[in-house]
Amino acid sequence: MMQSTGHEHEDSFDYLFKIILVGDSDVGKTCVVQSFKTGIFAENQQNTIGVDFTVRTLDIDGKKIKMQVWDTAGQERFRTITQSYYRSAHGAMVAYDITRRPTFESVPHWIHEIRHYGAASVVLILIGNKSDLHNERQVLFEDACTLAEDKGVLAALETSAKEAQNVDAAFILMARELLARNGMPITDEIHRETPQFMLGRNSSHPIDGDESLQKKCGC
Ligand SMILES: Nc1nc2c(ncn2[C@@H]2O[C@H](COP(=O)(O)OP(=O)(O)OP(=O)(O)O)[C@@H](O)[C@H]2O)c(=O)[nH]1
Ligand SMILES: [Mg+2]
Repeated sequence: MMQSTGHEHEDSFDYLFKIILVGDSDVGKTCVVQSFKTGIFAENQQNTIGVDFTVRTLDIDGKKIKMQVWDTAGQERFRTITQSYYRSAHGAMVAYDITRRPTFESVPHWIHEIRHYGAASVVLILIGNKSDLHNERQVLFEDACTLAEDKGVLAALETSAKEAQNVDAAFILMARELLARNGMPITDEIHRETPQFMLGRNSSHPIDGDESLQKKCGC
């Protein structure tokens, strides 16, 4: 007798989006991806070798959105391997560590890489990770907002993989933007109540008229 394994169900989806994570080594990309996948902070990550692959299917407005996440190595020696993954990405998350200023100063370089090697339509989100380490902060969220607006990226967020802060929000925002660009109307404004979250002007999301971008940014 044939038994249903449930696999056919797991494999079904309405949309498939490929998301790539880039940024300097040790900013916490792998921890963010693991938090998105399992909800757990796996503290002792090894440096990523090349590229790791993770999948999670989100349910948004009754649609199954399969998020294929490509977690790249930040170390310079893997640059040629990781670049080869940029082209097929629909979305890219550029990550830095709020406790290490140089990782933020690398952000323009990463954005340039994505725009140079990636698809013209790639959606970019800026992520300042380790927001739980407030006492060690070296990058103001305001600076991230300014950079995000300057570079025309979709949004800037601060995340903590350790405390699962804003991690799902970042991926859901990305999924919703990609849905909107694929013709699905956006039905709500998930970002409105979220702290350390700024939405750029080029987003497809409705922006609440009462609130300026500056206020959202906290600048
Ligand atoms: N406090 C705190 N530590 C974090 C957080 N995210 C990651 N870390 C720590 O930061 C270190 C690096 O994390 P990884 O996820 O391996 O960094 P990565 O960006 O994937 O590094 P590469 O793979 O080399 O590019 C680890 O020691 C993590 O425990 C966070 O949100 N808060
Ligand atoms: Mg890694």
